[in-house]
Amino acid sequence: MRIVVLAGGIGGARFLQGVRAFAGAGVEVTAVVNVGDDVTLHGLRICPDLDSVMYTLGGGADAKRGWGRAGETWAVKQELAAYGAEPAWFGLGDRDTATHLVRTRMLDAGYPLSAVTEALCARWRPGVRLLPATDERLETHVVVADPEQRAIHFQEWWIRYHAELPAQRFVFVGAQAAKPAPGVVDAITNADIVLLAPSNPVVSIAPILAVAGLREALVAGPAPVVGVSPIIDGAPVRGMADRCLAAISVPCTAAGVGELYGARSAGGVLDGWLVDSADAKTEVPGVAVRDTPLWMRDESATVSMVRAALDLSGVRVD
Ligand code: FO1
Repeated sequence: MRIVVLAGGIGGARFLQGVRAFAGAGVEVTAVVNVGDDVTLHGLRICPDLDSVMYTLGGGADAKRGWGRAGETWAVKQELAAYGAEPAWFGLGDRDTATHLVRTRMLDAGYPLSAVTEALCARWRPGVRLLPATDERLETHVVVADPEQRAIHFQEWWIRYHAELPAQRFVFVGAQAAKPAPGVVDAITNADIVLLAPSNPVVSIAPILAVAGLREALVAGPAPVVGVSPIIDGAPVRGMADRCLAAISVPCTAAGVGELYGARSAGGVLDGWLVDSADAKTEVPGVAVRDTPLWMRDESATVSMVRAALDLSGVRVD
């Protein structure tokens, strides 16, 4: 069986731990990971969602913080601040910096991001295939009006401003020119099921679907597409998806996100939509909705979610 998961960072990584645990022998898991969070700072190319998934599945993540390395130290960050080297608001960890140095050196040598990711995963061995949504530069920038209208990088909006600057819209810079990374379309085309992880629908899943040709491959592909709601009982499982949804005037509900993704039969991507028991009455026109506990309190809870998604899709679970 071949499972493809479209995923962002922190929520996506937790969900992928469950998919990996579910996938015994003979099940191939490919994670197509968002690159919209990627940013160049202090001359280094930083890929937060790819790193969150790689570190979490590789056993090196700081589970509490949700991003970066366990046992992290911050000497480089402190020294940069001593030089007044901006931006001071970005948390550059010492161990994390080694990842950015290796990635930046390989990118500068001409390796595509997919090859860089493969090389980094040779050390971390995440147990699933990690593919960036695209090898091209695609960055989420946020149009804000405070104090005057301007676009800032998603990371600045998220970290420096804690997503408190009202976002007028999100722009996925480079999406139109970006192509799916090598292996992405094949993985989707040959999948038995495609899962949308319970990641931020606006700044994690949308930038993946914005890559030219990726959404089309999903809709035209044979595999059922089942999404997992990142909203439980009107609140995001974690992060600030509520701020992002408000910015695009989508209700922060399981139904709202289900309709944002839309039914495949009506120009959207979903065949099935998994919602939490608290949202059992959710209806999304044209989409089969199933409720099941969605709190990923431990790996076995996440495995049950994966099983429920497969069951909802009708894919036989041997
Ligand atoms: N998130 C923060 O809230 N504060 C930080 O200082 C921070 C630094 C950081 C460094 C590397 C990295 O891979 C991720 C980092 N994140 C940080 C998380 C990052 O902003 C993610 O893009 C978001 O958490 C959304 O996935």
